[in-house]
Amino acid sequence: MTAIFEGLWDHYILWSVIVAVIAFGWLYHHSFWFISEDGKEVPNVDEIAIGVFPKHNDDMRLEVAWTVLPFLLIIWLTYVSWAPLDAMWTSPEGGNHGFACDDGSINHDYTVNQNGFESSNNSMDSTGMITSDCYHVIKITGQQWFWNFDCLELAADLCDTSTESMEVYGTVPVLKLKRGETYLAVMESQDVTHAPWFQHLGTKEDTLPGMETTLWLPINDDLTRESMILCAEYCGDAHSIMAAKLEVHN
Ligand SMILES: [Cu+2]
Repeated sequence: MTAIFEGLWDHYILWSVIVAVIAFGWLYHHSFWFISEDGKEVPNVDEIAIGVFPKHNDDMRLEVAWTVLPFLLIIWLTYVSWAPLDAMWTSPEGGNHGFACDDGSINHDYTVNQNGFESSNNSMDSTGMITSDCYHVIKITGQQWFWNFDCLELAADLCDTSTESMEVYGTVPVLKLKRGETYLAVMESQDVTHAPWFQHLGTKEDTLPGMETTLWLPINDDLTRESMILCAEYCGDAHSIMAAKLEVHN
């Protein structure tokens, strides 16, 4: 997974484990410690009487503690989610990935590299945040139950598609992108809600009928060569095999 999302995942798992150990540890301890023994009269340690609210057991410090501590934890988790959210939803108008690149066949009024297009030259900083000089636009359409990738007018070295036969999933579309380049997928759906989940990028976004959504695909150097794209919104009978493949090259 892209470093910034992997870091967030690990952080959430860490806090989930800490909270789970406290909550379930407490639960199991009390369940077994205060267990009644067969044949013995249960002592009424909490002085509970039927129909009377046990006000004498009230503990204001405990009430405040279990309100304030989770609240502080939520504030902290919101804070650490800020940068990953920014990576996910950065603006296409001068955000982390600048503005749209000048791509060969569309506009000739620019300087291009030897491949015939302006490069994103993306790079990752120490926090895992990826920034780019510019980005390329592609189109993704979701439909029951397959994905359609459209490279628009991008050169084949930059973006290409094919199909491949995959065990379990049958014939799936392949999206071929280039390392070091950043793509903005403009997406929509032909029917119901779908969501392409780019597993190794750690991102997904809904595609909706009649509404355009976008998803950043920063193809960084450390991304594995092949990874799966799955549908992450239940969309009917063949939802589980609505798959595609992302293939990246240098
Ligand atoms: Cu779907």
